[in-house]
Amino acid sequence: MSWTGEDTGQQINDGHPACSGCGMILGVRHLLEEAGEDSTLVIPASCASVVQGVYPYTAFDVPVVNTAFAASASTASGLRQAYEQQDEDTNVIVVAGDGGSTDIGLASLSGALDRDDDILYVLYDNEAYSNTGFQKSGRTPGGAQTTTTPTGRIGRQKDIDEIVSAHDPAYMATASPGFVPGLRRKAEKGLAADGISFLHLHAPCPPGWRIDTDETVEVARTAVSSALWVLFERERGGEYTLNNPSVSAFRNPDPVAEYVEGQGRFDTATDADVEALEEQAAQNIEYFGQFTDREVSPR
Ligand SMILES: Cc1ncc(C[n+]2csc(CCOP(=O)(O)OP(=O)(O)O)c2C)c(N)n1
Ligand code: SF4
Repeated sequence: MSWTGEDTGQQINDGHPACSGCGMILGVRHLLEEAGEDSTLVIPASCASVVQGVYPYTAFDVPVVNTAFAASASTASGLRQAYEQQDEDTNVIVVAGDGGSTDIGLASLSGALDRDDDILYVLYDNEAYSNTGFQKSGRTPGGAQTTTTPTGRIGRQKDIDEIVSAHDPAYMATASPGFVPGLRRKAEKGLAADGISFLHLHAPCPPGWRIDTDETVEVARTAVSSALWVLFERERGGEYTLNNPSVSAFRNPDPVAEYVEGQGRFDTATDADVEALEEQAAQNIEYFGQFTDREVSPR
């Protein structure tokens, strides 16, 4: 039986099967409130596709196309073409994980960026292949335990933002469930942009990161306050624009150790792992710090 309750305007129904405290679902709920009912989602294999569910128990109140793991961006491109042929202005939104975006789906994402198809691509980044049991992805931070890196991931995260930026999309931004007004503003801007948009959403995952279910927002904020997650946006042809939470964090960053110590996935992290993350935060401050004079409102 499909959901028949009150219309909340959320496009995602109560009783969906995401874990309590899921950063992905928090972000997607706000995104869909901005996008409204005239939207079609494209979701590859992931936690989001579990939330989507199977008819007649589907959780989303908008059409969803469930794609093969690697094909979400190209599926969205095809849908956009089909809607244009029918003179329909429906939002076409990809909701894909970091595995499906930065690893296996990178080629199709690059193709859509190159064609500048008028879609919004949302990469929710829980920094692992969560749906299949928390395996390491290209976005897993150095030192973090996953089921395939039981003593901690060696190396550092793939810099998907620089890869996307090199394609010069119409609009791109990072967002955080710790700063919801900014997240919603960026979703709105991405939906309105003329061409392809990319929204990179930080998505703490309580079971995978081994945090309590009520710590998602706090952990997301600590990532920003320690400069490990940088909030910025960029319009085609322009430079990065830093958002106020990151500008403040750069002036007086919290210790990276505060972020690390709060998460069970870093239990086996060595001093060298923490130093490497500190170095990553310092590099963020140095690199993105050059854009702080173009500060904008967090809202
Ligand atoms: C080609 C292919 N390889 C592997 C899988 C198995 N699989 C399904 S979901 C998933 C993990 C997806 O990870 P991510 O994209 O990061 O999303 P998350 O699960 O974290 O939401 C994997 C490996 C698959 N469906 N197709
Ligand atoms: S495993 Fe993590 S990403 Fe997946 S639904 Fe649960 S909290 Fe969300």
